[in-house]
Amino acid sequence: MVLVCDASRRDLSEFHRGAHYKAERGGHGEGSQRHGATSPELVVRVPPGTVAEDADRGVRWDLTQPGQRAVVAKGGSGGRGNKAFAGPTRQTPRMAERGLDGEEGRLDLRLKLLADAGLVGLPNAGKSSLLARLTRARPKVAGYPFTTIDPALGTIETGERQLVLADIPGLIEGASEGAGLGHEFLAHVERCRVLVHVLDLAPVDGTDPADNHATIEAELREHGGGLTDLPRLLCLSKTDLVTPEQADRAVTEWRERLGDTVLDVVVTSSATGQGLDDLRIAVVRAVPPDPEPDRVAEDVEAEPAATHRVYRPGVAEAVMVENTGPGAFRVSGERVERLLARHDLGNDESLRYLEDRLRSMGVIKSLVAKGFEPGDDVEIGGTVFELDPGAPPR
Ligand SMILES: Nc1nc2c(ncn2[C@@H]2O[C@H](COP(=O)(O)OP(=O)(O)OP(=O)(O)O)[C@@H](O)[C@H]2O)c(=O)[nH]1
Ligand SMILES: [Mg+2]
Repeated sequence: MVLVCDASRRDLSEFHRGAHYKAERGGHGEGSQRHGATSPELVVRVPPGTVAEDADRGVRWDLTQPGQRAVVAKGGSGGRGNKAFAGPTRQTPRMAERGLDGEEGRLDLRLKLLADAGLVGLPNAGKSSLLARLTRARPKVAGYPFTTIDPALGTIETGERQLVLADIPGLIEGASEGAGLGHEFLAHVERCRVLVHVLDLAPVDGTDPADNHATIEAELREHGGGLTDLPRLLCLSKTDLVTPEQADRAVTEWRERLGDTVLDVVVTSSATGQGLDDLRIAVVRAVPPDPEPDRVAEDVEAEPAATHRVYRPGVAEAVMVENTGPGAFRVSGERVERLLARHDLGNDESLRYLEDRLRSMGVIKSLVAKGFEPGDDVEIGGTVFELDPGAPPR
């Protein structure tokens, strides 16, 4: 199963109901020198920004660039045909391998917006108004808090570069723990390369901008996920509501207060257009032109069309042999279980081949060491069979 990053997908809604995907199993090996078909790949398309995580296996894939592929579950390999078993002692093999089932797992998919810069701030701070003035996006703007309930994106065009600016719903105290609407959206800004903290110079509710600033910074800190380390720009908004002297004083104060913890302090007004060019330039400067190399999916290599992977040493070599009762034994280990899954025990030739393999893997020896006698029952991967290895072939 392959996840493919597809720019025409926008969200993960098609996966909401716990979608279950199953690729076909590998084909059985056949006679007349035919190998079984390796199972065809099952392609599942996801939008850019998707993070797929298999917590059980501890693997994560980041799909950011259209066209990226991540093999999230390997398909069942096809069985080898009879020809593969020809040799000096078995010249016309009447056996073939069975195809294997593929890997299974549970994947959690999350979509993170891919924005270069994120506007963060309290509700009503003027974030959406800035997005509308700096880009062609037309987010809803209104004089009440929580106007924005979904993150919105816009593109800042500078001639040679394009930058994506995200407008995040207003954050309130406790957002990092789930209060308001900000909580789930904080994760979106993790991938931004700069945060623009939008601070209302003249809040209608009469609150103190310094307290408001501290509230937002505390939530960003609480959320973690690297938000604290993201470079910041401070944007003092709605400057048209204060006198030019007040605005100048505010800039000086904030520069002193924040020092080099911010890249710059800019005053803006979405009403008059003041400072918008300064903000645009500051954002462009703050975002380095080259994409970071670690944004590439970890596993983009195509599945090798190898049929012999199963016996590849080192994957799960360990074989465990237990005595489970009188004349009964259990052999476990991924390698030996796969070997068994490969072979049809009803076929004498397969059975003898299996015995040879078990012998060369040292399994017969371990069994004997535990008191095994030829003809005892052996269970491997849930299948019990009578193992009567006889004398090793000369
Ligand atoms: N006078 C003035 N009003 C502004 C300015 N920017 C935004 N406003 C007003 O402030 C209110 C809130 O603006 P929004 O842009 O919706 O604020 P927001 O930060 O996106 O708010 P939420 O989406 O609720 O978090 C609206 O009534 C805007 O018209 C500005 O520069 N000057
Ligand atoms: Mg808004």
